[in-house]
Amino acid sequence: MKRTRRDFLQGAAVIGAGTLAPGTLIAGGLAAEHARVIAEERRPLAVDRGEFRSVVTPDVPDLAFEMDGSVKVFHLVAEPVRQEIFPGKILNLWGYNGSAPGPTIQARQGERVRIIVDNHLPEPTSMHWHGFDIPFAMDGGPGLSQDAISPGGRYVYEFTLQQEGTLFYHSHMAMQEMMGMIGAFIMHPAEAYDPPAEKDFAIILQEYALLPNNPTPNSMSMEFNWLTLNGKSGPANTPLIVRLGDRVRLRFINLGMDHHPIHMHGHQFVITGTEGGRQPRATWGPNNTVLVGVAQSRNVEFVATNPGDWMIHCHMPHHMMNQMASMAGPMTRRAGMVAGAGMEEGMGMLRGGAATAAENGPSMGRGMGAGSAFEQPTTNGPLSAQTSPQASSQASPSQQAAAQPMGGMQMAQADVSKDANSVPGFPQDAFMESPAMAMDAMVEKPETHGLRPGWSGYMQGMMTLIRVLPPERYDEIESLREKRQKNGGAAMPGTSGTGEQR
Ligand SMILES: [Cu+2]
Repeated sequence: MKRTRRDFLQGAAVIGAGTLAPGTLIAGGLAAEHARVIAEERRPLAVDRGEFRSVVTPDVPDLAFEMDGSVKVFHLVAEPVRQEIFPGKILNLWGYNGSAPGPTIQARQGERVRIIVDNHLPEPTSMHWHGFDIPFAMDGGPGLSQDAISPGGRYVYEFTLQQEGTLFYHSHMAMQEMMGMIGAFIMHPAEAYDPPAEKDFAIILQEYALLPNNPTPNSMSMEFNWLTLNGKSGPANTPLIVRLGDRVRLRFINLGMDHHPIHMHGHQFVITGTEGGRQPRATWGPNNTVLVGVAQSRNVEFVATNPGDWMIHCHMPHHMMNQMASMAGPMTRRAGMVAGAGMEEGMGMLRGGAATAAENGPSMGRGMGAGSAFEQPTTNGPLSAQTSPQASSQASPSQQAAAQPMGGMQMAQADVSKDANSVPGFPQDAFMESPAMAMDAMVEKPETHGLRPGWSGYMQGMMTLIRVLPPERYDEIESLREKRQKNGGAAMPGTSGTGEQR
């Protein structure tokens, strides 16, 4: 007999009314209760343990596992990570197993999993299984079901997966969440979804507040100026590659301070799932934008019938930018003043003189992010060499490329009209063309093969591409990807041999 979710909930109610009463927890001790709940819950569920089609999390690895009898054993290490979210832009984040977001966990409804969590952070952490129907002792709420995990400490979680859907794990320490500590937990259904999808992708939405010259997010700020999909800002994300005619499932997960209306070009999709699981087919109306609220996940599905290189992006205008910062001075300038002179000038953070001095001029305080090449080290932080224009010879090719001065983003070289400076409001999106071309090369990978030259100049923040390709072009990219894998994986840190699209 197949055990249903209702059976589980009824079981939980019985446990809740009896042995799991708060008094018992205090009297018996948490460790004893922990062990008892594990033993109690170990009863296997009668489900078919067939194979599932893996979800691909572009630019994020999957978490490997080992089997201990019938239990899938995963090992997560909470630790500081250095993550290149954009060519040359290496951040000090906190994540899991060297990645922020952490690696994706995949298992099947009915399976029993054990997750060993080690804390390599300098402070206590906790691990919450967001939305999981699991015993209270496994919930990971610090101070309630367990003590927070001390630095150097370990906590072992074990439970049976009662659900299906796009779930996630995250630190239940709020500021740590803002440093990147979340990962996807895909529960594949015991019975395959109908209809099946040929391509299935997970995308985690995050945001960071980064002051100029500082590679460490300010987790207390609400001024988010770097928005990421799977830990990369556009155009550094790996485009999603699908074959014309594929049914595609996209799973969006949001853990941040903002809601993200995710819009896709070229197709209508239906919302087939939330963080609560598969939604009834009767609710599947057509959409092309799905609002992914904080702490929510949304699955959307569509048949890729329209060939093209289509944008998928958050439609909040400020979420479609990199390195956004306040303007220094008014938004109109006297003729002849330089615009977009870089972050230091734009933020009024000058070594000499004032931001409003004639030689600096009130200027555009944001660029394509390539302007970060103007950042100068202002701290003794270990990453200052990587973000300075005088990047050391150990820097990766992309870092070195990003560290080349971009010529000051002079508006004289941009595609603007002669009287641009006399138009109130100018500049808004006036970027010079050559950095855009340069960016194509910096983020080049098999998945970008054949895109129109200059494409990368207009992909920023929470933007990526879904490329719906006719068979011959799809196969061409597939063979390039195979070649890359043979040569030892992707070039960018955090993606080596991982996040591969199968
Ligand atoms: Cu957004």
